[in-house]
Amino acid sequence: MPDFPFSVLLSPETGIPEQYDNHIQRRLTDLHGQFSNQEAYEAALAGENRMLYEVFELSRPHTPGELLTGVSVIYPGLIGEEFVMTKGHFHEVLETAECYYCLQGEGAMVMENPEGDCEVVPMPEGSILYIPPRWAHRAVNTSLEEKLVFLFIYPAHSGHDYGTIESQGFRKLVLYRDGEVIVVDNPRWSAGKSE
Ligand code: S6P
Ligand code: ZN
Repeated sequence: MPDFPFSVLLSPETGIPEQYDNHIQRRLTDLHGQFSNQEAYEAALAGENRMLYEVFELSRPHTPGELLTGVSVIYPGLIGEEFVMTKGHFHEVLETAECYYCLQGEGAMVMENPEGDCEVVPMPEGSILYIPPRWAHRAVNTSLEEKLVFLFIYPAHSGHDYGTIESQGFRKLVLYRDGEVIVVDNPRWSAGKSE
């Protein structure tokens, strides 16, 4: 993106920006070890290595003062009882916040901080979701039919720490059970786990 003020239109149908610099695609294999039901994950993998979500980023220098923005699209579906979700991460610079705006669909944001607080906050269409500094975050598509599409904005020097979540998971899981969206404790969560 240019080094002067600019605007980019989002498609009214899909929410995807008409111009973007980076296109990240995450498939089933990219979330290895992240879904709680390993058997259901392996069964899903026996089919197609399907797309779980895509990110369309407008790039800016990763320096303090700049902001990174873009749009993520999470496809609907279940792996076992667990909804399709993002990998989730802490920001490497822990004291950086982030803001999401839900453009389409319905979701939930799973969040926790190193102090042990955790929250699962609904993200209905049209809502702003604020992630304070220090809170890891994972977006979950809680619809079985619709895509979850949201815009994100965060400080460009934040960086991403994926490793902590990859090894310990989140404390809470968002599941579909008996026709309802429920939040349960993650039985496999453990601080500093390294398997
Ligand atoms: C970046 C921001 C989003 C996510 C994206 C995919 O700080 O939170 O752009 O990167 O939604 O999630 P993840 O966990 O794969 O980066
Ligand atoms: Zn983030």
